[in-house]
Amino acid sequence: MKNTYNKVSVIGLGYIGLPTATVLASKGKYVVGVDINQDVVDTINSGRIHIVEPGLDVMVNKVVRSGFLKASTKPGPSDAFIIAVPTPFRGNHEPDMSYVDAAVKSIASHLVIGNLIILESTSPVGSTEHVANLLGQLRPDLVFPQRSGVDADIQIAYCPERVLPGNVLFELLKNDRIVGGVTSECSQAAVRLYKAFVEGECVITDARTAEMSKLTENAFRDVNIAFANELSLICDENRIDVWELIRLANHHPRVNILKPGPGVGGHCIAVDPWFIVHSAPEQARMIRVAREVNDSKPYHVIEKVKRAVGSINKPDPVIACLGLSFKADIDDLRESPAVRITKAIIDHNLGKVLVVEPNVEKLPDSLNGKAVELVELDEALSQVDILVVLVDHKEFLGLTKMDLSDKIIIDTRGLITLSRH
Ligand code: SAJ
Repeated sequence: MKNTYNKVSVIGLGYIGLPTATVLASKGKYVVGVDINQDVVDTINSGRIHIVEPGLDVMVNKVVRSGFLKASTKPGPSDAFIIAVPTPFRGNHEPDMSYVDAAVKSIASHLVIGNLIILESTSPVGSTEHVANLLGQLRPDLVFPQRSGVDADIQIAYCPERVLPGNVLFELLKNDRIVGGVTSECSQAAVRLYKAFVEGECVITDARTAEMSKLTENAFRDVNIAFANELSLICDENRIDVWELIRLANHHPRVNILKPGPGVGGHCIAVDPWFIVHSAPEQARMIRVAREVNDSKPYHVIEKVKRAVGSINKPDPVIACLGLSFKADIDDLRESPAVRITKAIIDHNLGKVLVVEPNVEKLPDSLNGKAVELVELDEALSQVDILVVLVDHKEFLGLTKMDLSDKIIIDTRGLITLSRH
């Protein structure tokens, strides 16, 4: 009889691993979530969570209390293993696979015939083969699919996560899923596991194409955001309102320009395109330039703030930065251009700096000890000379130019409207 993978270990309990473990547990799988951080493990075992994701706290509490989800710092025997650990890049944009390697080594001794291993971490092309070869070295007693195809003892597949932070629980169920097995038997095995919760289509391909597909999706978005960011610079030079321009251009039936912003943040879109560039540096010219355009956008915002400070005749102007997170209505400050810009404004001593970030209770470590205050929106508005809108949080949506007529506004998100509608 085909294995139905009743016991699943999820290695890495971050923004992807924890929701995946929780959804599997909610479908009646016995799930062990593994994380090297003891605090994370203790938090989850007490029925709470260490990240912010709408609806996840309630669901974790339920599956922990019903005994379907347990967290541990060490993996043990299982029917299936899902690896969802970080894959950052090193200083020179070279992918850092050390967390994946550590995860593979941690499960190797527990493998038995019939097991399924899935790599979900965003990874450079060839990573699944690398995992399979590493396991072959660590467990010469087992037969792996890259050697023997249908007769393999262990099945291995790459199945990238594609969920949007803030909407993870919905997208985990509803999104289509790319499944790239080392062999077609591996793909079939992975689909059997994912069908426990995926309502979208499971689309089968080979591991290398699946790896590239994930990188391509995020590079596509990065290139499109870079186009919008470049347009915003061109419009500044030509004294054109970029938001008005994009609104007009998007009336064309085949044009859909994304939104400019202060830069691209988070741990996905600002990272993954580099994996493509690293794998084919000569060919990946546009993808590289898009990364450079998006990475340089914060500097243009900082220059604008400097010019604004120079233009007002006040020794210590009040500069209010609205938003710190990497995008709207989340608390995630990782790789956030808003944090980078705020820090630069403080470090350049451009004025008295106030920050409004409704989604956090304290400033991040990178701003701690600096001359900056975290304040409510009303307080910031009552003092501000230069308003720098960095994130389009829902709390800021009502702001109008009318209310702020005597202030200088640097609106990187096109949020401040002319008047109330
Ligand atoms: N951004 C803009 N303008 C836009 C859209 C986004 O400046 O028009 C900025 C955001 O403010 C943010 C950054 O881009 O700083 C990334 O935000 P995002 O919402 O585009 O994407 P992420 O990083 O939250 O999630 C992405 C998603 N990938 C795609 O949409 C192709 C998600 O589906 C992936 O699962 C996720 O990366 C991931 O984990 O790889």
